[in-house]
Amino acid sequence: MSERVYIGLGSNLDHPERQLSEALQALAALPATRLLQQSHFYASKPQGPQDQPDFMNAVCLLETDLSAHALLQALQQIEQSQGRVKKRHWGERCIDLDILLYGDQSIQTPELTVPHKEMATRDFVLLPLAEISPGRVIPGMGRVETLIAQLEQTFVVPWVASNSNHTA
Ligand code: ROI
Repeated sequence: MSERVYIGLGSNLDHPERQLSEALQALAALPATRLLQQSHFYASKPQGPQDQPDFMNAVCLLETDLSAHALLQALQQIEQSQGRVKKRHWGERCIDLDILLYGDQSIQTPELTVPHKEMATRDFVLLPLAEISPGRVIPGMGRVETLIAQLEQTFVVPWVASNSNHTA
């Protein structure tokens, strides 16, 4: 049975906008999977260590026949093929792909927790998610707009593509 799955994308190294575009293409090319929607790209201040570049973030919606664990493996392969090397905990990365929601399912295994544990407090996830899925209720956490209203501050702005001509 196919499921609708929200994926969070983030990058703050090696041309972040190119990293996100490549990852979206790779997601769209996964077997038994369709890319249904993607948010704009957003520039965001790093959560975690501040001595790293700003991030670019987005959220997309897939429809897939892949199981959650098969999808997780596929995301890890995309991260590897884009050269992700883990430098430090909560540090900079070329590309980070997280399963945020997998249908309405709650999944708790050693490899995977869905809904993503930290999404309720992450402005860089909630704002793009609200763009493509207004009114979405995150199981166990609440409505996306309510979660946004509960953030003390947000450090996320839509990224304007015309700024990027010289970095493309
Ligand atoms: N901060 C922002 N703004 N965006 C991210 O994608 C991101 N990813 C992370 C940590 C390091 C927690 N901070 C982030 O993994």
